[in-house]
Amino acid sequence: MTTYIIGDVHGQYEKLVALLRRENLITPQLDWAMGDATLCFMGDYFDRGPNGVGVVEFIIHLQQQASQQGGIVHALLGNHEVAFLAAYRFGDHRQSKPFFTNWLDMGGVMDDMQHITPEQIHWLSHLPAMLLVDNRLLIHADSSIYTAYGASVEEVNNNITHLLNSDDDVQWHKLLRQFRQRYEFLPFNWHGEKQPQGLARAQAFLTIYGGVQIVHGHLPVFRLTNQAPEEVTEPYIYADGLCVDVDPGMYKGGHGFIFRW
Ligand SMILES: [Mn+2]
Repeated sequence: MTTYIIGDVHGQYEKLVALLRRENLITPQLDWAMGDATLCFMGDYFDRGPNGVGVVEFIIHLQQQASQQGGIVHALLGNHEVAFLAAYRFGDHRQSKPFFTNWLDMGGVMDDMQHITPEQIHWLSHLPAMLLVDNRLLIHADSSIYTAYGASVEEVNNNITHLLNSDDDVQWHKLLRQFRQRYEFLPFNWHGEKQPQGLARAQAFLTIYGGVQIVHGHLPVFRLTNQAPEEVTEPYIYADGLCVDVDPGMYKGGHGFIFRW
């Protein structure tokens, strides 16, 4: 059975539909055409692009159809979902932590905030932060922040779901801040300085949660390959093959690609 992976969509509903149509994975009526396959979205459905709610609505639609046809649609939690949910829940009312302003600074689109439904908020608030699919470990961010929430996939997901359904603004703020930690498995850091411990971090992460490979989004491939975003057509594999970056940089002009096994 095939598994398909789609990286960060960031409100690019039209590009997402075009990508799936191009590969004949949905019908002209935009219905599920993947049979009993598994399709995974890597988080960051919102912000920086015009139609985050459209993306969420479409993923939920595919999820419902897939389940009727023996297929599965997984959707991971991205940091932009956390920012969006925090803005929705708190606005800017907690003076020391202006969540709404923070979300706008991250590319928040007012139209999404105005059109999101309570059902979609509920769906977003229960997205898993990590998943093991076919013995591959799927996470949104190239970061070991997940270890702060538990030592198994189930524990991490339960603790983060608990947080996303709580009014503990200090914990929300902490989670959003933690997502700034990135580039953790690469041989160089955010500033381009050598970081030989990247590989060991990837190995340690897989030892904790299981899986033979980390698949993540969050970091546009063009930043690592120095391509123009439009030229990116495949994932970036690194750390001796232990890590696969599938963020196609759709918000910067990438057309998107599908990683499959
Ligand atoms: Mn992200």
